[in-house]
Amino acid sequence: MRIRSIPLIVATLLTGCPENPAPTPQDSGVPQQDSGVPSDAGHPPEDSGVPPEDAGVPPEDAGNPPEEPLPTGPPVPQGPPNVPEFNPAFPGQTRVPAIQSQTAIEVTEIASGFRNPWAIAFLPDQRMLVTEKPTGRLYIVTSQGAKSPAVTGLPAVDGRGQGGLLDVEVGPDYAQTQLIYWTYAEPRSGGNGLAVARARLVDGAEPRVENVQVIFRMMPTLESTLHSGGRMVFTPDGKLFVTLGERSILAGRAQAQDVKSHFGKVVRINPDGSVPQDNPYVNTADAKPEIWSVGHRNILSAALDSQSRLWTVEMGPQGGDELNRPERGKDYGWPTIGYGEEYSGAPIHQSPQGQGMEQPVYYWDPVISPSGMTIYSGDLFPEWRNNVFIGGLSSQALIRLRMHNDRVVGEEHLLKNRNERIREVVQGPDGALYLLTDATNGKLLKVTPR
Ligand SMILES: [Ca+2]
Repeated sequence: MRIRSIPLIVATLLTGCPENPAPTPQDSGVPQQDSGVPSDAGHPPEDSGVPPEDAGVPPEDAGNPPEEPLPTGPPVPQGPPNVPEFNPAFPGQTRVPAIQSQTAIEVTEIASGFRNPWAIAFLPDQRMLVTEKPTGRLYIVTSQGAKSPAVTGLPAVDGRGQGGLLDVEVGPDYAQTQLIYWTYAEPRSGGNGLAVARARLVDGAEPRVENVQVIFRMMPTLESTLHSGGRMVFTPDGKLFVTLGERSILAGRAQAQDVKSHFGKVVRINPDGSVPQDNPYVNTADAKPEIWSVGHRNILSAALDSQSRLWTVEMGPQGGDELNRPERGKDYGWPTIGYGEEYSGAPIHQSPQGQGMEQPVYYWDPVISPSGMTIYSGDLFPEWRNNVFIGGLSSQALIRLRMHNDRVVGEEHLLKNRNERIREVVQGPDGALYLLTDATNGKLLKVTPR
């Protein structure tokens, strides 16, 4: 899935030309202080996003027994870094000690026969909506694995490459409206682009959707089968975050820092597609008002934590996958800074750090190829509470991160023995983890204590 054909000229164009100096905070598209968004200039990058000890924020383990000592020891076994010349900005930003779950786990295959499935969402009665990326089909699957006929009425998708039917979510007011939401690569005149649609799900033996509304279109339209982004997260205050990739090819990549483009952004919209008036760029001339944060490559993992804060994992270049906590109006650096390199081995960045740009909370070199994410809050695995789980494609693992004060302190790669690409991980209403494997005969798996 990950292309290796970006020509050398990309790196030269982006990093080597005097016409393209590292942007200052002013021209990077981040609003100035007088627009209400604080600038980070002057603060060391190590401090970004970490609340001071005395800030009154309750510790993550409030109400739980005293936490075990922080892990020590060697990291998860992995190859040498692709970019050893780049050093982390702070201790614990990569290769933290390996940890091992104490609870023995059991993996149950609930269903199979999905063509490259991409996402799971739970209906209130515990059945699951499951999307298939290349075919554009949506299924309803019971907890015993019985699969409905494909839901009819969805618009056509451009199913090539990394496009197709991607994420699905059940609307926060589903009980009253039966609204479901999905993301997909929309075929358009002159190319394609990610779109978000919603519709009423008409349940039954032959399920369908009706009153389909496209509530968001990533612009501009571009001919690319790569880097769509496409994860959605509803927040408790009724907003919808959507992650948008930068289409990979140079014409798109260069727009990740441009607020006149949706490429390489996290956007935040209301469920009807309108723009929340407290978004950071609503008063910036020519900016796309849906933008929440800028400078992302291809975010395929997004989830809320116990404080309802958004966390994302983005598919980086070779040696540069990143865990971030995207905050309002901030710049996450791509393609100006980062820890990776082109698949050819050519450099992309002059430095992994830059003024006015956020450091990732954590990065992987070599990469895990992330897709899907959940932050565990269930009762089945008490030792996993507040841990971050990420599906691993090329790493063929379920990645578990133990967190402390918004930093990663331990990493585990679960299910390595299965040799399967993990596309999606969600927590079910029963506290089990539900996974999709990325394969032409993709499986729906359930992880419980043994
Ligand atoms: Ca970044």
